[in-house]
Amino acid sequence: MSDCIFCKIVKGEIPATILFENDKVVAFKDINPEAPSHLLIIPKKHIASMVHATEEDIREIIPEIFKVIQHLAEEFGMTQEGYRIVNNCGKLGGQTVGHLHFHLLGGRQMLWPPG
Ligand code: IU
Repeated sequence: MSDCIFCKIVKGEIPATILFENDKVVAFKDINPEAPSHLLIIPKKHIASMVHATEEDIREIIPEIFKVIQHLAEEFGMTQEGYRIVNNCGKLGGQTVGHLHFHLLGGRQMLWPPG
């Protein structure tokens, strides 16, 4: 999608601190971190949200995203003390960017329930 900010990050058209990239997935630092480590893991393909993910996306792309999350959690030293994975979906879910993304947050105590 030409006006999608995360598609522009995927294409290198706007800057981001890229941490990982392969043919399906990109990971970068969240520009407005809510924790000492706050990373975003996204599909290269434009998928607006989990609502819009096809069965094929769920089979082919989502597992890749979770592999990258596990790898980054290790790389950023989060595995000992734990971390949180978040996907905000749609209006009630609090999604603000319309390109599927998973937050990986670590380095502080998380609270429950979320706001
Ligand atoms: P949300 O789940 O849609 O609310 O999260 C969007 C996140 O994208 C949010 O944490 C922003 O700080 C982050 N972000 C970013 O890292 N870089 C950007 O250029 C923009 C948003 I726009």
